[in-house]
Amino acid sequence: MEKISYSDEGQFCSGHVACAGCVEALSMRVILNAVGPDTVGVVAPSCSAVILGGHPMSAAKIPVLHGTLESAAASASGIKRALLAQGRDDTTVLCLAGDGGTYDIGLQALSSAAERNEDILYICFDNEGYMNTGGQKSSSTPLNAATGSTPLGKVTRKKNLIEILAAHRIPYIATTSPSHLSDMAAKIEKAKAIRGTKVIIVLIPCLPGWGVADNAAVKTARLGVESGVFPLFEIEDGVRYTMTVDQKNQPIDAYLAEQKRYRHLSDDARNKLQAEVDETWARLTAMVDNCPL
Ligand SMILES: Cc1ncc(C[n+]2csc(CCOP(=O)(O)OP(=O)(O)O)c2C)c(N)n1
Ligand code: SF4
Ligand SMILES: [Mg+2]
Repeated sequence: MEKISYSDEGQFCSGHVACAGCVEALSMRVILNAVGPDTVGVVAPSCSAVILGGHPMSAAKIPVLHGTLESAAASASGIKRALLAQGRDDTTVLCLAGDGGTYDIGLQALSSAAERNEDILYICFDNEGYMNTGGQKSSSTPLNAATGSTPLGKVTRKKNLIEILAAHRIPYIATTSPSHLSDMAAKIEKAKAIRGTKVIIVLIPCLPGWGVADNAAVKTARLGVESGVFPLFEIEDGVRYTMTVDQKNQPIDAYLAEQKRYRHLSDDARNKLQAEVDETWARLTAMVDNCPL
């Protein structure tokens, strides 16, 4: 088991209102500490907005603007430009949003910011559904997963947001997971040092939304990485793909077994899901192998 080595600067306070056992709170702690105190945050309506809470009771030590679901990246762009106008070039603007606020409702704002290469660090907490409003499906929800609005399982596959972002040729895109906290801290520190639009997608197994046991979110995230469902990699300038963790050493079954949202799966549906994971993995490894220098 990995032992994380990072310094906790107290950027994330206890007493927040995340579900007990939520790995979004754990990830937020690592991210806020890695990004440091010279940071201004923007948070879209989502579990992260609920977890952080409002001033003066916020769990974050940094100032945070609560924006709208459509406009987190636009708000972050504006804040960055205002800071630049004040000569504060080094202040990081950190944008926090869920998958609904990123893959769906805020995608136009994120795409526009990426096209302008705004100097923002955008974190998507990807719990694969609209969780703080009761667990409806988003375009990040995977094929066959049951949600409040797809009780028999989603009939379409998860949107490949990473390839959409790569097409913008932004300087840095990465995936990370609360099962690999050193990888997470390292990617935040790397992204912080890069100028331009950086997007990091964090896998968040959601306890009520996925039907995961209160003590099993880290284990579920690890199984997601090891089965290749959620590979950990980075893309620089939209073209240079690098795997950052040795992974995909087992089929998807142990990952699925931790979650009630897949308990209705037939053998055929399970095989389709495995085939999709294998195909996506092959596509990704080809991108890594054919990476330009
Ligand atoms: C335009 C708009 N539609 C709907 C809402 C209501 N709403 C607030 S948070 C949320 C869910 C967001 O889901 P996601 O971004 O995945 O975050 P999560 O709750 O899963 O952390 C919704 C639908 C809203 N605030 N704005
Ligand atoms: S609903 Fe899910 S993501 Fe939101 S606080 Fe609870 S466990 Fe965390
Ligand atoms: Mg979500």
